[in-house]
Amino acid sequence: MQRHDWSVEEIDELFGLPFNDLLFQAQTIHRRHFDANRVQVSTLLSIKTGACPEDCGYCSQSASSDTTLEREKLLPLDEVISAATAARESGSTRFCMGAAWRNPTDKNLDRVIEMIGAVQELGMETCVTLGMLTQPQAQRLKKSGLDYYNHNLDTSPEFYGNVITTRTFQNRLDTLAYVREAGINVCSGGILGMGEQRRDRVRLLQELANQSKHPESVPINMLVKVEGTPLEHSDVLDPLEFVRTIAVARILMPESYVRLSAGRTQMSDETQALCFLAGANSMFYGERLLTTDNPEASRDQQLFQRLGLKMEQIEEERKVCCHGC
Ligand code: SAM
Ligand code: DTB
Ligand code: SF4
Repeated sequence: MQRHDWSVEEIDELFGLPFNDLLFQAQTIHRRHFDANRVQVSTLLSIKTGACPEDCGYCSQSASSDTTLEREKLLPLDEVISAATAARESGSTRFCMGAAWRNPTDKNLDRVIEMIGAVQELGMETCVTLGMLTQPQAQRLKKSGLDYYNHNLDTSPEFYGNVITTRTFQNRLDTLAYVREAGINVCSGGILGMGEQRRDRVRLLQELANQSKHPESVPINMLVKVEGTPLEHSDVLDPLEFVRTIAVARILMPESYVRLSAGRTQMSDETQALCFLAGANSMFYGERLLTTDNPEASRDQQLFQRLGLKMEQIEEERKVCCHGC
């Protein structure tokens, strides 16, 4: 049963449990809904990089940041198809395409819809993250067969203004509502380690869990400190606090995939193992996130082997012939 009435006090109490009790509770709930030794893996591709008009303080792609990132125009379709094919061959089941836009224009959307169709033909699930959407744009994406739309709340409504000033928390909720109404699966989570307090982590999870339906996918990112961004010098977050946040997300949203997202390159195998124990059951796979590094596939394979974890496979009914016959 999904609950949508979590109070700050209840969530704060979960965060404050002795670590072992919290992990036991999270793992018990996790096992009720999922195979505890299985992870879903997705691969990311930046289809339009840099020169973004938004001022998100963590982001390498914001035009307001002083980063060395090369800007790129929207990628041609054949490059997208070859990246998705490589991702499928490496065992990824979902391909997530990200664009550094405040919002897509309708013309942009025509091109992205072509990409979605091509990735579907490979038998992979599709996800896109394109910034804010209008209601008709969300409906067009649904019609194209898109499986997931990623749009993160990022942090608590109270801390949000310290991170982003060019769009509001309410703008984000509006886009999520259009995605939900259109019938697309929602992927929404946040970033930890931006200098927020525990109460902000509590409020972020409360906002996510108290949506009319829980997001099907909840990415929890550890801030990747990018040189030249306003948040470059944020204090390091205790990895055990990161694990606690994953555990609380699992308890609040028992049927959602909780995604151990950005920041794994800087994380020890032991921290990642604790995240899986706390109920994380999906991650990004492949050596690149959007613009920053992710662990090499071979390092992840070793980790899976050490932990006895199996990667989810593409469902039989999705598999289509890829030889054009
Ligand atoms: N422009 C679109 C948007 O903001 O919705 C899509 C791309 S944006 C890069 C997707 C998400 O990646 C952000 O909402 C943020 O949560 C995460 N992200 C971006 N830069 C990050 C960083 N340096 N560390 C951790 N997560 C980051
Ligand atoms: C999400 O929550 N994390 C991913 C995905 N959704 C789009 C992106 C992480 C980006 C990390 C910084 C970068 O590589 O630019
Ligand atoms: Fe632009 Fe998205 Fe980066 Fe914000 S997070 S600056 S909207 S690409």
